[in-house]
Amino acid sequence: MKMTMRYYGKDYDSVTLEQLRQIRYVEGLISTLYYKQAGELWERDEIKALKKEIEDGGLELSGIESVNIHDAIKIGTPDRDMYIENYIKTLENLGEEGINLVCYNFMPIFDWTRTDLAKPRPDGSTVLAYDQNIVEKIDPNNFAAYMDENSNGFVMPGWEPERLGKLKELFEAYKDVDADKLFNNLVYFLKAIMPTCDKYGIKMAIHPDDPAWSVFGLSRIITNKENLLKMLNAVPSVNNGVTFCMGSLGSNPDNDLVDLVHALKGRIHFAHIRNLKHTAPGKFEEACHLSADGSFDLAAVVKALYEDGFDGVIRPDHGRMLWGEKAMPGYGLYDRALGAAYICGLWEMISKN
Ligand code: CS2
Ligand code: MN
Repeated sequence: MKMTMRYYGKDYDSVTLEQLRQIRYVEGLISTLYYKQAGELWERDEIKALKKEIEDGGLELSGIESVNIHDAIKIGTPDRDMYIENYIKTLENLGEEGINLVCYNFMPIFDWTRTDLAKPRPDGSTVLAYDQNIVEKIDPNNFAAYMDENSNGFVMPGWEPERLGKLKELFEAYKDVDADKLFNNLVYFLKAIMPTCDKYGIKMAIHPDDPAWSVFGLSRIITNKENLLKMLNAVPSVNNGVTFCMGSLGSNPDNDLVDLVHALKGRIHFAHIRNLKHTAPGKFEEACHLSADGSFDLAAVVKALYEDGFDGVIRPDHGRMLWGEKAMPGYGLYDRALGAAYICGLWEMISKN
């Protein structure tokens, strides 16, 4: 495996390349052109510049999270082919620059959803939390503004104000997009891009829906073993793969994470390792990576990846906010660095036994 950290680029991240490099456990970074809107073409020069920024900082660009998918592709409107064309050109440009891992998600309108971005814990740290009861009471039209106000002044991944300014129209456009339609639109997209992925050896790694169930009446389809296998089987190229985000999949306690790792063997190209604590049905809060702090057995998950010969990219996912740090919720330096060290420790121990 290759340990990495997510980095948003010098204009967006509070964490610097110098800090990331000194974590030492980390070999490369996962980044993106954060200023790009979904559907926009990524020019080769722009990709080159991102690569150079990271390489000048002494690290490598190990993959992209995310190249976001335009709503036209998810909804299946006639203009989707134009956006797919752009996506293909972006993949070609990435391929030409030697980038061979792309994470993306297929969630309608909202990316990952939380109801509290800074829930205090008894030790004074804060975490992201989710409560289905609160979501049911919120007007989704106000939800984007809520996230914006609570994000420490950072634009959060998947919550770009430009797009979310048009929520009413978006909800209208998704009105008839049920789970089957959304799934068919995903397959249509994957079939169109796969020849390019195969040509360049680009591994596509779909990020599971977070939480792993439908929110605000919008369909969600990347939520469990059955759906993931259905999606992998529909487009059997090895480059059609998965981001194993244990926090997202594990939001539903019915998902057995170790079983899932084995079921997805060979198709997991990217792993997001984190922990969370279930406190009631539909209610959870994120936790420290340490198994004892949450509901997941991280050692068992890392061991399952090891046993299956996982040699993809791995990163700690959301961390707590610690030691007075002001950063994008979930993406501070300190707790993610602790997470990287913990995961590397587990990996070394498992590999030596
Ligand atoms: C991430 C997602 O911060 C997060 O929760 O895991 O925003 C993820 O990057 C996207 O869903 C992938 O497209
Ligand atoms: Mn994730």
